[in-house]
Amino acid sequence: PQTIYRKDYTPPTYLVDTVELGFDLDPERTIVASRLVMVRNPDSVRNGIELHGVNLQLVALRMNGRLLHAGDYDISGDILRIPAAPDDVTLEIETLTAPVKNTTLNGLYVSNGNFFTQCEAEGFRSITYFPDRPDVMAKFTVMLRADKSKYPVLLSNGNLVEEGDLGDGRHYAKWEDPFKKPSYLFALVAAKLVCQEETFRLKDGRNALLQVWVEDGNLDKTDYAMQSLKNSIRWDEERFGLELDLDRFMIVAVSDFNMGAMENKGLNIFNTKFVLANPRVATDVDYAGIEAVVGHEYFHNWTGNRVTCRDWFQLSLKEGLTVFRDQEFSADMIGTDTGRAVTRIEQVRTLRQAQFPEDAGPMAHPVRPDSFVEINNFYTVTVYEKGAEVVRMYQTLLGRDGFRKGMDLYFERHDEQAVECDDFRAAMADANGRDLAQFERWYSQAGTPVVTATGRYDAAAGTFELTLSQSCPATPGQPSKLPFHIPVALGLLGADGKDLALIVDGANAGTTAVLELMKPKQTFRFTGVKEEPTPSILRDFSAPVVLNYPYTDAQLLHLFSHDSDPVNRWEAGQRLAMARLLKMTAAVGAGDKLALDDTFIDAMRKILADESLDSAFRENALLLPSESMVAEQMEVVDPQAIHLARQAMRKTIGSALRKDLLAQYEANQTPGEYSPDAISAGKRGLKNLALAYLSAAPDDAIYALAQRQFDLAGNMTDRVAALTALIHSAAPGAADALERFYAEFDNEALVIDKWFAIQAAAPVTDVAAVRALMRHPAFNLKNPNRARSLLFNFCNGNPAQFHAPDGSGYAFWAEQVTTLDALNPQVASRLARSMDRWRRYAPALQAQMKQALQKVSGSGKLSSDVGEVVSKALT
Ligand code: B3K
Ligand code: ZN
Repeated sequence: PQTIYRKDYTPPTYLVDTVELGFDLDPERTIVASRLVMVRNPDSVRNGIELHGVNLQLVALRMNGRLLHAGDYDISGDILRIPAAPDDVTLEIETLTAPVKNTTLNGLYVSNGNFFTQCEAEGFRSITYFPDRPDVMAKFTVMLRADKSKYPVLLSNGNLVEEGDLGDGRHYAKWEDPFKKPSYLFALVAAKLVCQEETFRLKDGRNALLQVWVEDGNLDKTDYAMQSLKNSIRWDEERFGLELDLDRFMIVAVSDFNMGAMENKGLNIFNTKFVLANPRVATDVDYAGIEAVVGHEYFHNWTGNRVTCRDWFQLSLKEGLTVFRDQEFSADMIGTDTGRAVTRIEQVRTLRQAQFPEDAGPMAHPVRPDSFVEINNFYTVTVYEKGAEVVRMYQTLLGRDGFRKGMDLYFERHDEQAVECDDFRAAMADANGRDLAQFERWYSQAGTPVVTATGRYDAAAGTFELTLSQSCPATPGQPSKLPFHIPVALGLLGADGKDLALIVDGANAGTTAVLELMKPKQTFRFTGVKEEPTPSILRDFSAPVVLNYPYTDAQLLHLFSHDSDPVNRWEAGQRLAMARLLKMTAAVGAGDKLALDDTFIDAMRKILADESLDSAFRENALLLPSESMVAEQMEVVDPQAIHLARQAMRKTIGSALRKDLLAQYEANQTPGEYSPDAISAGKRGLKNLALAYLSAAPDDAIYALAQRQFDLAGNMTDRVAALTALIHSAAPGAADALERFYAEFDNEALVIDKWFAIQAAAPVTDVAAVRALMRHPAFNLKNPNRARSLLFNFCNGNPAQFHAPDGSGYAFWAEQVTTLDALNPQVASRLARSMDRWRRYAPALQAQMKQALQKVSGSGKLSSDVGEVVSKALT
């Protein structure tokens, strides 16, 4: 397998003006006819036409009307080259494929008897020969022909310009996309589906037709996706002045899909998980996911589609920016300051849970990678979530208005172009007259920077000095790093818990100042400070860094009770909890008695009972860092000890706060009709966290409470929470509840996914139990959602069992990665990542993990996807 380097970029040899595609759709034998009008690229330094193609059967190839023969062109690997070609060329290409045999869910494939496509990043080349690279943007016209009764709905990008019958039971539809686009944004759907549709008035008075397409029987689950789409359109008009540029915008749901959704121009294709919802089958988290993903894909229409990436190394140009936009959208939809802060807390949690470990492991890469073997391996939390943090930092440095100016300039300069991350940075800098040269290192250097802070209060002078220093650990290929440009938002709390006024260089700087740390070490000086302050550093998580400050427990308790910045208030609680989790884990290892101090318990009680705080905030404040987050803090990871310590801590809290938890359980009921809004969801979140804590120290009354909730709840959020509580506490009714749950929802695939997921992550579920679940008739390894619900939730969400001392979890992992790889390399490769951090485990585990990795890596014909992941892990 070949490594591709960013530095090797060369422009395409030919550009494509127009593409006409004709599809004769048949599951076994689909004929694809393509007509490309091409012109030599004046910027190219090389000659000849270069087309990509994978697993295609070439039937005929004509250039300017002349049939080409072997010798006129050569095919080597994925490239078809025509060395001698005039400047203006029309190519006519006919190829054959068998979509029904395609289990990779990449390119053109069949799901539940229907045709779908997935082309990003390089799927188009398995549909037809084409210069399949994002810097080749062309106008597409698509003709679809298929059996009318089996595939009554024929969709592609843009506008429907013609449709009709062909006789012999077949029909056709012709689609034209008015905008030029790269091939990765092409899509088609040929299916038996139904839709919810609506005409929506855009800001400029035009009308757009909005459609949500689903399988028959799911029309009662499309309202929230439609509402989210309308909200997205409005929001982008208002916040960024960006309007829908099409007359028609379609969302299509498919149950076999490798990721969340895909932003194909005008024809977004979605995993059913991010479309289908009603209160009976979907949880609050599902609803929030639908809003975020519908928004995300819609926002790509400008950030990704109108302005796209020059090459795949620039992926974060569209993904980081679009995640930032969907995050802001979700926050604005809630509308309150605490609501916004809660979304921010959730983002920080994701970053720490998934991105920091990636940045510290064998797959670490910069937000703009320098090389890859398989591009599909780089749709990562680093490119997406850290990329979004990088975009957020522009806004923190430039302000909302400055950021908007930068966005406006970006579109003014680059509309309908394929550009680089540097072009975005230049637009931000130029629109604001700022030098953002050093900011480039956020794109080029991997690893999570560490900011170490120390404070010095001088009572006589009334000054507080904060010294910040930065460093960044080595990552693969990058032994040493240069300083980053880090915005550090800071506040100072007085003894009464209120923010002190900040005076910097004699000027009033409000109560939160954004310090710019650019050197390895810098000191910031505040004057007029009349008492020793408690610093609140990195407010709103102003940069994706690890912050070290020698906080005392007393200072953390002060911040936990009073910080005006909710994110840092939460953060103080997390620091208190993490210190205790680490201490208790060490105690488990040493065989010592486990104890939790009253100070901590009292702090938790106070927050729990403080009804002036949003329920959602209280829920987050009470949630302990996960087992894998604790693991990240340890030199040598002992998953069993972590699990026992965290369980013990939950149990202690559950019994010490029993009265208060029960009170909040009652106070946060949401009677009446279900609504997914943030306030109601927050109440359910706190109520169900209370139930989880109570179930950690269960007795008959608690079992009965969970059982009653399971029996009577009117929505899926409460049902799942109750079922989880019953199973995790090994309640007498657990097995029966599981069985009833299955029977009640056996034809709701997304609910059955939950049924598998809950069991996969339950502490009682060992490898043998997972294997038994794999034999269940409802299990299907070929369906990514189902595979994820069982295998991924076990390997990533049940660390104590996955890391069983006998190595059974690792052997299971190796087996599943290998089996999956033969079916679907993209999904297999994600599962392969579960072993990333193997070097950090105790020696006995490490040896077995290494063996499992070697087993996969030695297992003959590996995909480039899995091959890259395991070989990097073993390096
Ligand atoms: N752009 C797609 C992801 C494609 C993944 C290809 N392996 C979805 C998104 O980020 O919106
Ligand atoms: Zn995206």
